Amino acid sequence: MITRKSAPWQLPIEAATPEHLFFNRRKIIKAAGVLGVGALAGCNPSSGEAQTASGGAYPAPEADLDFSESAYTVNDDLTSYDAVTGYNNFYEFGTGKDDPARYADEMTVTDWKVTVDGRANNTGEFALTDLVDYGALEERVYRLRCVEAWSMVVPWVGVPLSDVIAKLEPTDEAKYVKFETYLNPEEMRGVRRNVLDWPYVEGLRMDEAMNELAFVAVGVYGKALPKQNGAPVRIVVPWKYGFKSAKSIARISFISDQPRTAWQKAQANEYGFYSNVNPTVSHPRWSQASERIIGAGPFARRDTEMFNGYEDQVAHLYEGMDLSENF
Ligand SMILES: Nc1nc2c(c(=O)[nH]1)N[C@H]1C(S)=C(S)[C@@H](COP(=O)(O)O)O[C@H]1N2
Ligand SMILES: [Mo]
Repeated sequence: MITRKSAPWQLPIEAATPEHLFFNRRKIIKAAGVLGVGALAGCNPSSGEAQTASGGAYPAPEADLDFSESAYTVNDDLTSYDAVTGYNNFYEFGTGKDDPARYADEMTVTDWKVTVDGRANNTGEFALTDLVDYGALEERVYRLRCVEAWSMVVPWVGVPLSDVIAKLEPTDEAKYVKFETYLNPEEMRGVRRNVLDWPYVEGLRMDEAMNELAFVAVGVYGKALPKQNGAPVRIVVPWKYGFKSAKSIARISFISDQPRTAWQKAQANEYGFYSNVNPTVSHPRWSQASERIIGAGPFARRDTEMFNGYEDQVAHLYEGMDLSENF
């Protein structure tokens, strides 16, 4: 069932969510669960649904998990399932927001292996079920705030990143963890262009990775992660810009030196290693003070919050650092 550590800042969902929203939310999760069952049984409700279901190809959340008491939530409407799975950034499939939903189905996700290397006691090739405890999945509603100044509110399903890292036993020499996305030009039409230096690389400082908010998602809306959202396994780092949350992870490396990320290699003056959500530090080409709310109409905006609203949980990680230099 749901495993939860309690911290003073956590509110029960009933306290954090207006009642009408709470009940709508429960309905949404239930509906998602029912769809999940159909998907696993091999039924194919619509063509749009086809690639959102694992069809048994990779481990998926069980449909009857009750996530109503998740302690991790935000006090805002969920972004619709259609928007979460239809408006994406996954440049391996193209730079258009609808390219991932259109083309990610070409990615093979059966028999997924994650290579773990570097400064850790447990290295080698891991099956997903050896990395992620599918019996301990939990739901967390996190806002994903893209560097392009839009955001969405997503009910992710997964486990804390710290739980996965604990299994791998990094040594004291591991100061950073690097994540690499699966790469196959035959299946990923976007990588035939040099938009980024493939494979997609992201990384975190070890203490950031071990923070309780850092998450490994295997599902969304109570069912298996659609390919366009990074099936079968992705990272979610809610206090950082969306691009830090690397998708379809194929390699995890524990290293001593700060890795250069794909976005740093592309444009180091625009995308730093830290990429903490910060309304006071503009992107060189646009303000980060506010954001467009995806799925809420063309004019719906909100003010961007420091660390995406998680200041209490993560500000201590950056004490003494100049965040306009370490952007
Ligand atoms: N491998 C890979 N991971 C990626 C990206 C990408 O292009 N390739 N885009 C990032 C960006 S910019 C964002 S905003 C989020 C979007 O996640 P979503 O499509 O599930 O909302 O994924 C991130 N992870
Ligand atoms: Mo993004």
